[in-house]
Amino acid sequence: MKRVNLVLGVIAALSLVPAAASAQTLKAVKDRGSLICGVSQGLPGFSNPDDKGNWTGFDVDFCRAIAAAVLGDASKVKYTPLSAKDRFEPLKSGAIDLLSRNTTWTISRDVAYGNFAGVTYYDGQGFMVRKALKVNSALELNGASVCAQTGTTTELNLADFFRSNNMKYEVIAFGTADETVKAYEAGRCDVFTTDVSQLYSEKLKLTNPNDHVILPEVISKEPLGPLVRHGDDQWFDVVKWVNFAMLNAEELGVSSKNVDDAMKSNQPEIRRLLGVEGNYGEQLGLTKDWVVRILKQVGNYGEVFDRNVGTGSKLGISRGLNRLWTKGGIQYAPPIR
Ligand SMILES: N[C@@H](CCC(=O)N[C@@H](CS)C(=O)NCC(=O)O)C(=O)O
Repeated sequence: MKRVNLVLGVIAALSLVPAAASAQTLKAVKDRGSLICGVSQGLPGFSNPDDKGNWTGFDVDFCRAIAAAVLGDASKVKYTPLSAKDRFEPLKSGAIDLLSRNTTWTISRDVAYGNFAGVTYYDGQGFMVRKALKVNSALELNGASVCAQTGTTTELNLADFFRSNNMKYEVIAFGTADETVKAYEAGRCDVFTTDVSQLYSEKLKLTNPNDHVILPEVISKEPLGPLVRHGDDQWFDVVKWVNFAMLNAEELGVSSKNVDDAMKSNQPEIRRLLGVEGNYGEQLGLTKDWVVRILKQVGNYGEVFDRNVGTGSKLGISRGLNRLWTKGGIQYAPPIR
């Protein structure tokens, strides 16, 4: 009898272990008073520290939006810079709460590393070459040497593209973005390849950006989005709905500039978004005004896009696929109701 009880007790204890270890991220973040966000090691426009260690960028703003929603303060974020190769393990081990680092949603990553909470940026892989090379299309790259970063979908797509077009290439791979771009600049390879948004970003690091051109071909789908641990549905919901709320705010015309006025709106969708009606924030484990805080401190999706990577920024990328569905793009968020 005793033995049976002991066995049952051990089974019960073991079955509690994974739940306790992997759930409760929301509570852990609130108790700690800060969000630990995994970002890149330095990708201007996406996540980049200045000389004083202040981080800015599109992916950084997503971390800030989560902190505004959960903690009421967008500045309560600790950034953990991670290389492409080493980005997933800290999420699994619990060292970070969230990975917000230009990471492509693929089936193998979804199965092995966590849940993608949405697509914050629809991207695709491209190529950059020196203008002096006089190449106008990626199909003219037979025999080229190509610089890329290890641990990325980039390496895999590169192999697919050259194989499917019966072209030869040599890949020279590096562990960091800086090493990759330096090698390209030093002439160690003819071509630099990564997601197009990152080509725009890395181009800014070159001594003479105008000597280089991004070729027209986009060879893959790179849906980039934030990743959370498996087994914590509450946290998954929070992260998912922060993204959706920022998109819905743009769609409804609510921004950092007019949020106070918008709270007086009689439009039901705006009232629900801003917590004037309903208790959607509470249902997520937050407070009623969760979206108001995101908008005041960070802005809606369009404001974040424009400021960091859009035509008003140094990168100057057009919205393209990332336009709202109401404006000819594919950004579409489920409704708050
Ligand atoms: N989206 C692709 C590529 C992501 C990636 O890491 N790209 C490099 C190329 S620029 C990068 O961001 N490096 C910045 C860093 O290592 O900090 C993926 O998820 O594998």
